[in-house]
Parts: sequence; C-alpha cells; structure tokens
Amino acid sequence: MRSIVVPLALTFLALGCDKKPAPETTAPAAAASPIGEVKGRPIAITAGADGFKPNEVKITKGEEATLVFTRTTNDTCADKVVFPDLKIEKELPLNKPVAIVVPSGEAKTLAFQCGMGMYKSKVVVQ
Ligand SMILES: [Cu+2]
Repeated sequence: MRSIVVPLALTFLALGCDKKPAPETTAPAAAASPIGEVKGRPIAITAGADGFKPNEVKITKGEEATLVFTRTTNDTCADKVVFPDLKIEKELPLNKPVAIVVPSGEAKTLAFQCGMGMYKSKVVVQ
C-alpha cells in the first residue's frame, strides 16, 4: 500500500510546484510584505534612478513611524541604505521593501544615504 501512496503524494507535490504564481518581480512592489517590522505609520521611500524619493521625510516627535525602502532599479549604487547616526546599515534587495523603524523620541534630523554616501536624504523629527 505504502509503495503506491508515496509516489502519488510526490506527484501531487510536483503538480503543486508547477502552479506557483509568477515570479514576485511582476507583482507591484507595494504588495510585497516588507523585510523587517512595520510599526506605526509606514512611509514609502523609493531608491530609484534619482536616488531616494522623497528626499526628505517629516515625522512628528513621538510619532511611531517606519520607513519602508524599496529599490526599483539596478542602475545606481543604492543597493543599501545607511543611517550613520543610528549605525544602521541595511541591504536593499531589488523590488523588496525593507522596513526601518524611526526613533522619534527627540527632535532631530537623521540623515540616511546609500552605501557610498552619494545619495543623501533625511528624516526630520520635529
Ligand atoms: Cu552610492
């Protein structure tokens, strides 16, 4: 009996694999669930051909907010985002959102940039 059941199960598994949806790259970037935890208000930031957009983000002091970075191009060096003040450095896989919670306990300006510091942007906590 077992010798029949096992091949059948394997056949079903194989068929299941064939029915996988199209690769994730064809789906809208916003639909993908981010790497990392989103707390409070999500703020989408694109790392595209012109660097980070928007270039400046404002959040209210004490507000819980999370920057959600999505790199949309392979044509720039912005394959990671660095927050020098926070000592945070995160890889940005293509079209895969990456969440970074912003500490908003005190009013300050937090710079962020690509790995080489060519593209610079900031979060203003006020
Ligand atoms: Cu760069």
